[in-house]
Amino acid sequence: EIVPRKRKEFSLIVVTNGNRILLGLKHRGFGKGMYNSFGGKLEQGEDSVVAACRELHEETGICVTMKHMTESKIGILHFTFDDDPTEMCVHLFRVNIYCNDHVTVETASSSEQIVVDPLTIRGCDEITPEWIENFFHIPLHNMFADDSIWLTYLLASEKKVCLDGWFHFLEGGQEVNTIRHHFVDI
Ligand code: 6OG
Repeated sequence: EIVPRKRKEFSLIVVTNGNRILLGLKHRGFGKGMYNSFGGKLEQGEDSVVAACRELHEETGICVTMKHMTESKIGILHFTFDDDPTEMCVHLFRVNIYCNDHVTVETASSSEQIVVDPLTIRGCDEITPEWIENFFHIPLHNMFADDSIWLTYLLASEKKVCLDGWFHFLEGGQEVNTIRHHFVDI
């Protein structure tokens, strides 16, 4: 019997500033107690770019235009689990923030800049943002296991990358974190 796979869609936005990365410590829900980039579930019928702008603003206070977010799209991650037929389909974005007196948000491919006051970076009840001062200090032991594979590759890469990754985990739920197999197309 062929059972069609159910899919849930999410956004995930990696925020960097030179060699710093902004990560969120999650207080509830999936990944509670762990660090992750920002994002969440797409609302019904919502476009992934709209969702990414909304989640980034909700969780950090950072505003990025639709144009910027469209240009910041860097790929897609698929998560599947032995004990759950639902596939998680995660639309991946990377936003680089430049600091001077203000924080300016731009993507490598865009000339448009958005000025954000650094003090606007704040969390919400679900997540607390924290600057990790150096890519070597990323708390990978306290993050989803897939980040050790694609996030480290992304941050080490000098060129703009486009990722298509698939990670199959032993279990979903709170015990998530053992990858059975994976592949990443670059
Ligand atoms: P809420 O449903 O709590 O959003 N997410 C994952 N991110 C990584 N790096 N690895 C995983 O491995 C993940 N599973 C989910 C997608 C959940 C957020 O967490 C991301 C969403 O941005 C299994 O609002």
